[in-house]
Amino acid sequence: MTKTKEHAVSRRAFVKGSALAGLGAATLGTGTLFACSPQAESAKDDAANTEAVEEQIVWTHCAVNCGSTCALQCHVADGEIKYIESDNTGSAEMDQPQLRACLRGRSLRRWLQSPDRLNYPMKRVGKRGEDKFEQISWDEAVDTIASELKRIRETYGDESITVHYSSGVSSGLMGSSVVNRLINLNGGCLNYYGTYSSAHISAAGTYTYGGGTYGSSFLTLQDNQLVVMFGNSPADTRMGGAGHTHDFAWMREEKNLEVINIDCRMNDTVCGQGGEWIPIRPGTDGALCAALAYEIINNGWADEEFLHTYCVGYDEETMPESAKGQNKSFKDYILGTGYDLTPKTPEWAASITLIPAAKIKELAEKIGTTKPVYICQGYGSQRHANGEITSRAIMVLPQLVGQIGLPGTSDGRREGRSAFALSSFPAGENPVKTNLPTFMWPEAIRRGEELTALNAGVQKAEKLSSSIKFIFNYAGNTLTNQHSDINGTHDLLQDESLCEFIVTSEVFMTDSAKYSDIIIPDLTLQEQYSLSANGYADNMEAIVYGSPVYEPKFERRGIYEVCTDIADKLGIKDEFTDGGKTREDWLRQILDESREKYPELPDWDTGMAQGVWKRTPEPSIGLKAFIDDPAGNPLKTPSGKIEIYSETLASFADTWELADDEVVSPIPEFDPGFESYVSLTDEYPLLICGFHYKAHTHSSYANNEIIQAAAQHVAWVNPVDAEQRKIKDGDTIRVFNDRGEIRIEAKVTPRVIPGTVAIPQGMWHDADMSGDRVDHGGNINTLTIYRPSPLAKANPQHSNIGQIAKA
Ligand SMILES: Nc1nc2c(c(=O)[nH]1)N[C@H]1C(S)=C(S)[C@@H](COP(=O)(O)OP(=O)(O)OC[C@H]3O[C@@H](n4cnc5c(=O)[nH]c(N)nc54)[C@H](O)[C@@H]3O)O[C@H]1N2
Ligand SMILES: Nc1nc2c(c(=O)[nH]1)N[C@H]1C(S)=C(S)[C@@H](COP(=O)(O)OP(=O)(O)OC[C@H]3O[C@@H](n4cnc5c(=O)[nH]c(N)nc54)[C@H](O)[C@@H]3O)O[C@H]1N2
Ligand code: SF4
Ligand SMILES: [Mo]
Repeated sequence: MTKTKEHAVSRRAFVKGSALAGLGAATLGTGTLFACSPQAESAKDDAANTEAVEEQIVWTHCAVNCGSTCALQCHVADGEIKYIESDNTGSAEMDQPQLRACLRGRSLRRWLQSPDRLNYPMKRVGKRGEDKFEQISWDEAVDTIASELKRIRETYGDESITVHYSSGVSSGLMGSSVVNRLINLNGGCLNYYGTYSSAHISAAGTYTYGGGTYGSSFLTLQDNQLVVMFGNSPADTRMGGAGHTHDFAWMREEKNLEVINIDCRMNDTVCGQGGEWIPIRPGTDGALCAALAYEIINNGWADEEFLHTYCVGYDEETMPESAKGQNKSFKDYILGTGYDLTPKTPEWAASITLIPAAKIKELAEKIGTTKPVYICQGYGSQRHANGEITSRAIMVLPQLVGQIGLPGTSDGRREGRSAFALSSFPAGENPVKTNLPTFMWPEAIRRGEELTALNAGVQKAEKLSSSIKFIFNYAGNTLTNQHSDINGTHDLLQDESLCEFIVTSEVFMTDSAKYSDIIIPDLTLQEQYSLSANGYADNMEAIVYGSPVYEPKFERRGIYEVCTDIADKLGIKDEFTDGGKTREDWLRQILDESREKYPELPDWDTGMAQGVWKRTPEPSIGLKAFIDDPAGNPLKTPSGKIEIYSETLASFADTWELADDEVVSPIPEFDPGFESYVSLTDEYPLLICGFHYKAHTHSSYANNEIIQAAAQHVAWVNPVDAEQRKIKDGDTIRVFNDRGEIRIEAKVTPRVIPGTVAIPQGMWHDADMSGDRVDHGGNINTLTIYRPSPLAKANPQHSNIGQIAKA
């Protein structure tokens, strides 16, 4: 029998060694070598087929942007990960939580060791998007990037350069800011504000509360209380032991909560953790909130004292001077004495939301009469054409019933996270101040000089001075795959006279990478030293100390080393490396700085051996300081109070250049948005709405076939819509609109509201772009609209109309 390296360990010996290693993990940790199959024993067992192999347990962490940061213990032998365990230190109790990985993180081995990994620097030899590349040397790659950066800077100025939005490396304390440091030292680049995740709620939080996306943590929940969630499913989007789903499941059991989940589909939080699902038509939460407000006000459940103490614009009495006497208050709008003379009754909302009026009344009574009530929203209800105004409408509910700043309450924003502020890699200051909404980048390529404060939300400057000509895309797939309207963006990026140079640092040949002029193969955080603070859990503050799982393979190189070489070509190496620091030097410095703030953090050597350190913080209650002492701790809004009516927004409404179907309003009125149920036609009678799915984190892990088989990529179609089109469960269907067409399997299920098709976002785009452009990968962004929302100028990626048919 041929003895290959792979087969050098007898299975029996290896399994035995692995069990040993697992036992030793907590005490021995990183760097501990295990004679996993002692020669003598192996020889006895399987003399012909075994030789000694050392197995090492290396601590590292998952680094994708799912919101958690799970610890991984990689069992490494022969320079390969053999299998992965997660955090098994402490216990599963609430006071000793574990940063346990979900199946995606546990499958990291298949990702890191995939034969499809990028191994060499490459330059494009075909047209952008054609996927024709040729291997080049690192010298040529670095030379080209540095000389293009120089040329474009000299020709068009620093504002023509961007570091593209990305989230593939989001959890390390030394992540994407490495690229920002390089560019900042070179003269800077155009800034972005607002993310694909939360730009709408962030704008809503700014104008309502003076900033912030997060409210109270789940840990504040009290016995037997009511929880109302809009567009939020922690079980889908905050998976892992270091994610909110663990906190929420635990609180639900301990506290016997009543949970109401408002979503267009029955999400996994409802399924897995119980509670009531109220199905809603996508994009219509604002109408539901208006009708709830109508019931709450009319039945005397509104907390007038709270509203008069803490809020601006609830009623005539609390209106600012500039808007008094014009029936412009929130109460006027709700009761029908405002500009549209329409009472926002449950019957009015029923036809919009598809929620029966009786159900709306029942929900209003619960919210109006139960104390405490915890009201929060995820990002699903805001990733729409009307996302910013919807997000504000949800925030008004806890204001109306005075349920803010107290134990068991939240303020209508997303569930809170612990504030564990470790030091991080210094990106330095960007000499360029001009700030553009992230989602506007294609417009800035097409016609940058035309974008202004009034037509594009440009901040800190009246207008852009240049179009975008240079993109550094590090660890991101938002050039196409994760951005809207892939077919439209393809045409834009193919035109090399517009954006002149794109460099992508990646680990796979993603759809976005295909549009690059140079691709550089990166080492992942697991292949380097890394420090990572915990993600969106509120029951723990944690840090994972990650060591490289194995030596770099092929010609892959870490981004810090590559940026150092580029800095050298640009004559700024010394500044970039701060006098010659390596990546490890920086991380040690970051840890030292963090330990000054949190002295109990283990030092480098102890931490690297231990892998994970954690502690339990106190629950946080959103806006508590303000509620306790509004004069002493005013909010950062212009009035210092909660602004139900915003004078700032009133001035935007007067001065901004908006299309007829775009609404910016001082109060959170209901507006359906420019693509919504109102725009449905005979040709496109369905709403196509996306969601974040457990089988991948955006497009990351979506190329792992085993996980995809466990949680399939299917379009959720209600039986009523399926029946009309003779579609059966498991049929391949076409989903299409004016922007494109995808092929996907249908899951016929009552878990989605009739009239809406729900499709997981993040699958890999797979179309012949010089042929029919039909996307066999089933990427919803082939169908999504590229049109920024009116206020935040943000992504409406869940707002789409379309049609389905059997393929
Ligand atoms: N497994 C997994 N986890 C992830 C991610 C991932 O890709 N996969 N991505 C991570 C990132 S970066 C982010 S930003 C977050 C995203 O977190 P979210 O934005 O909260 O996730 P979504 O799935 O878009 O939306 C949450 C829910 O809102 C519902 N929804 C959609 N439209 C509406 C609406 O108009 N009204 C109401 N009431 N509900 C609506 C969706 O069906 C979904 O169940 O998740 C993070 N976690
Ligand atoms: N239709 C629709 N589109 C959406 C959304 C939606 O809800 N609906 N959600 C939006 C949201 S909230 C977000 S945050 C974005 C996310 O969009 P992206 O930030 O593009 O996230 P990913 O698709 O995970 O892409 C991350 C990339 O980083 C790469 N990567 C991973 N590790 C490394 C590394 O160590 N080094 C390098 N160089 N590369 C690495 C991965 O291979 C992957 O290609 O998508 C947005 N797009
Ligand atoms: S994908 Fe998220 S929940 Fe899963 S292991 Fe990675 S960090 Fe943890
Ligand atoms: Mo996101």
